[in-house]
Amino acid sequence: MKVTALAGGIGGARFLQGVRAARPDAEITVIGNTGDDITLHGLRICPDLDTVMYTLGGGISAERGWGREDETFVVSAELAAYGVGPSWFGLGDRDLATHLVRTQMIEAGYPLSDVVTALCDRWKPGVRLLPMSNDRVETHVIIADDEGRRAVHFQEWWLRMRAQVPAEAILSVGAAESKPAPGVLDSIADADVVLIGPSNPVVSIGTILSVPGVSDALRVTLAPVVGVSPIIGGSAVRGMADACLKAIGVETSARAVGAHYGGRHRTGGATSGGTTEELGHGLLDGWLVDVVDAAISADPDAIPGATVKAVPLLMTDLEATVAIVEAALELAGV
Ligand code: FO1
Repeated sequence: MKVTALAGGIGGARFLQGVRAARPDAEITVIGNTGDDITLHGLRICPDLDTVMYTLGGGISAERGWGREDETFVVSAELAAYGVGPSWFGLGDRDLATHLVRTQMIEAGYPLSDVVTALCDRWKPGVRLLPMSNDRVETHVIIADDEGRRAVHFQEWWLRMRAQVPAEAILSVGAAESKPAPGVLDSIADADVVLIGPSNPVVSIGTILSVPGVSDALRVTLAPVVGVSPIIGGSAVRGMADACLKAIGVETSARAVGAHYGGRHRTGGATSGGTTEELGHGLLDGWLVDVVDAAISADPDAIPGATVKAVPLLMTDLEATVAIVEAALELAGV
């Protein structure tokens, strides 16, 4: 079976552990978000790709959900001693080796997808990890505070500001000119099932969708497309997805996010009229919500064109995550 999954960072990686455990013999392709990427100290850092790679490869810090296990921050402290920041982005010593390898490969002319392949040769995540694009796409956030109205990198907004300064807009800088990385569109077209993981719908899944061609590929693939809500009972399970959803005018609810992704097989006039805001992106055959949001599954108009199913969605441990994946595959009819 060929499974293709769209994933961001920590939540997406945890979900992928369940996919791999539920279908150990499947060919799993992960389309990873690169909008979180940042250059610091001259090094290119790919947080979401590294989080998937470390989590599935056994190197992740279980405590943090990002970066390496048994990590030290000596270099980071030395940089701070020189007054060289930023202090808000924790750069671990072991993690630094990944950024050094990546940066020297990029500077040698290798595309990001080759870098991911080389790094995964070590970590052996058990999935084919693809960056959404080899082109530089970065999430920047428009804010207005006492320093005036300006754009800040997503990581600064997320880590230094803790997303507490309202985002006037969230931009995928470079997305319009970007192309899907090799294999991305084929992995959607050739899949037996496509899963949209419970990642941040704006800065992770939304960023992947911002690469021209990806949404269209999802709309036309013969594979069923099933998404898993990252919102339970009106609040984000982790991270600050609510701050991101507010920026795009989408309510923080399983229903609103599902409607934002949109049903694939809308019937009647809906397919002709209406904007994406009203009709969503037209991506979903199925949408998994948590049992606390079960009312959505009883409302046929919640996400026209998609079937909604309510199951427990908290990924409390691998067994719980496997159950979620099994429910998604069942909803997909595979
Ligand atoms: N997340 C944090 O909350 N604090 C950090 O200091 C931090 C550093 C960091 C370093 C490398 C890396 O791969 C990820 C890192 N993350 C950190 C996670 C990162 O900010 C993610 O992009 C977000 O958590 C959103 O997915």
